This record gives sequence, C-alpha cells and structure tokens, in this order.
Amino acid sequence: MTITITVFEQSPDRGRGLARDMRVRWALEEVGQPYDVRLLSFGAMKEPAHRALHPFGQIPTYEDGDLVLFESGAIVFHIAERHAGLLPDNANARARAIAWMFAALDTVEPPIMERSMAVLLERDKAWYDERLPVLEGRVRDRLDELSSRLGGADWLDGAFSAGDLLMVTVLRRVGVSGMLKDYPNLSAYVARGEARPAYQRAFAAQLAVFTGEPAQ
Ligand code: GTB
Repeated sequence: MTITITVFEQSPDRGRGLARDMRVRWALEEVGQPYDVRLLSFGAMKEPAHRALHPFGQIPTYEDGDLVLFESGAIVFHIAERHAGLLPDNANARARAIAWMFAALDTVEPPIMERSMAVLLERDKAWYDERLPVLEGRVRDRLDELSSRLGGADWLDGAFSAGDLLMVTVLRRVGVSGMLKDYPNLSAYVARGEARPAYQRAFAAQLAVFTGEPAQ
C-alpha cells in the first residue's frame, strides 16, 4: 500500500517549501519511504471528502491503508516510530529527541507563526507598527535561547533526529524575515538540514508541484 499525503495544488509560498507538507515529505525521504501526493485546491480542502480526513480542512494529511492521520507533527512522529533513522534506539535519547519535536512545534513555532500572520494579515491595522516589535521580541527570545542551547553543535542532541527535522522546518519560516541572520549558528543549522540529500529530494518534489516540471 503506497502512502498518500495531501499538499497544496498551488502553494502560496511559490515553491519555497514553507508549507507543512514539506516536513512530512522530508521525513519520508529520510526513512526511504515512497509516497504519492494528492493535490488539493483551497476549495477542495474545505469539502466534506477532505474534512473526513482532516477535521480542520487543512493540509497535510497522511493515508497508509486503513490509517489516516492529520497534524504534521503527529505524522512525522508516526513515520519516525515505524522506520529507523529519525529517532535514537536508546530510550532516554529517544525521549529527548521527542521533547525537541514538541519544543519545535509547541514552543518555537507559535511566536514565529504569530509574527508571520501579523505581517501577512494585519499590516493595515492601526496598531500594527506598535505590535510588530512586540511579536519580533518574542521570536528573538526563543531564537536567543535556542542559539545558546545549540552552541557549536551540529544537531540539538547528538545525531540528527525528527526533533531537528521539525526545528529546521520551523526556523525556515523565520528565514523569510531576515531575523535568522543575527544567529550564525542557527543559520548554519538550517543550512545543514537543507543540505541533507533527503531534504533536497523533498524540496525538489514540492517545487515540481509549483512549477509543473518533473523533479530532477
Ligand atoms: N498544525 C497543523 C499541522 O502542523 O499540520 C497546521 C496545518 C496547516 O496550517 N496547514 C496549512 C493549511 O492547510 C498549510 S501549512 N492552510 C489552509 C487553511 O487553513 O485553510 C501553513 C502555511 C501556509 C502557507 C505558507 N506560505 O505561503 O509560506 C506557509 C505555511
């Protein structure tokens, strides 16, 4: 049974790999699992057929036989649990890698998303100029802390894990703002993730959807 994931038919990021299907594609590439994609328009995402798979009418979803999953973090965790390569075998190291998965999604991503949403949707509001520095301050707090913890290491806790995979995808969203330039070790960390062959394959595949050209 081939795994099928859902992705944007026309990604608003114009092929920059910022939507959350990218982390699922990357995880599948890391563990060597082939997958199909089903392209969805914004309209189709809100239709009953898709809402049966995803209660919030979003992408990505993941289907493998009888199993249907939504939430990119849960999907990456499922992939990492079932295939070697994304979580350590040692029980304590595995628990710490899972903690980094939660940290990426629950502690680092929210202020980044809040800032992105304000920039995208709230520019015309009277309070925007006052609010933006507050939101940027919250992002910087997290980046300061993450940068201190990472220090000169390649990855967050030993070998590359699903925690790094999620953290890199989260930080790529900050990259758009230019704020990451102030954190050379975090910039290098993201570049290290992006240089992985599995990331490159995933990126090419999502770009091919946008350009209509087959992935090289
Ligand atoms: N918590 C869920 C998860 O992790 O899976 C969030 C899923 C989610 O937000 N999906 C978005 C979606 O389906 C796409 S990724 N949105 C449509 C809707 O809600 O109607 C978010 C996203 C969208 C666009 C860009 N971009 O253009 O840069 C980046 C990220």
